[in-house]
Amino acid sequence: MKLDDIIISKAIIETYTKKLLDCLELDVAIVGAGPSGLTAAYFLAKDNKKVGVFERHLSVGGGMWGGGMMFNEIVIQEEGKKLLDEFDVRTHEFQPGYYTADAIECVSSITKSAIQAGTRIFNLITVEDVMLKNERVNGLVLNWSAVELANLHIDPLTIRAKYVIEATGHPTEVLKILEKKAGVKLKTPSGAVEGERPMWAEKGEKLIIENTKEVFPGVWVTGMAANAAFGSPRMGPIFGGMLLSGKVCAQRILSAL
Ligand code: 48F
Repeated sequence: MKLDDIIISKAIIETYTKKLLDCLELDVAIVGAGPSGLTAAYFLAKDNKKVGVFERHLSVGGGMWGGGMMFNEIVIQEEGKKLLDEFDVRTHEFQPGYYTADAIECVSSITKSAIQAGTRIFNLITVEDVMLKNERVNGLVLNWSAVELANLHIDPLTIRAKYVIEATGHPTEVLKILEKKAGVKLKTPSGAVEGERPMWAEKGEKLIIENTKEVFPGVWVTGMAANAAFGSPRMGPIFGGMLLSGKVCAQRILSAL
């Protein structure tokens, strides 16, 4: 068969456009394709919810690829291991209660599970603003990351969602946008992002579950962003909390939906 270059282009443009058009109205829009955002996406999509993930970078996986200090292995505790089993990631018991997993196998398997459950992931797209009406967030404002990188003056496009998940990790970008542009009060003790505290794996991993909640009408927070929002410690390269927070976030949103 002879290959036609134009058909190849047409196939990409038409298929991508259809995918994006289908995500203009979502049940849940997730900002950030790190481990927590991807896990939340998987459990929401598995329950037949319409989910889109928007990721600034070319690659998904956020801070998971590099394990700890570029040693690309992660550590996971008993509760988190069950989730890696569900994602078909192999784990190795290092000492009782401590498992290791290949960081690259983790990212690729979680991503594959999320996509095959029905999640649409859009990489190279930055969330630069939120849609806020009547004191509730009901959508996201998107632009190509290349526009941000090149500092071009180009207007964004908008999508609507019943709920937004803030899964941007340490910088809590969505919450910072709300604080800066809307001047609203978050449901945190001070009404603002409290900021993450220094490393303490044990405490950070415990608190992340209770910090996974609706932090502003329409906005749920998961993963490292949850601990940063509520002033809890970071936990470094142990990833059970990230995955469990993503799962709990999905379950709590499913109840709310
Ligand atoms: O940082 P990230 O991996 O967040 P996470 O799911 O996991 C945290 C761990 O990786 C690690 C840790 C474990 O102890 O603390 O850091 O909470 O993934 C966040 C993703 O969000 C993307 C960013 O590129 C990354 O892939 N992101 C951040 N801001 C935006 C964004 C934005 N404005 N628009 C789109 N994507």
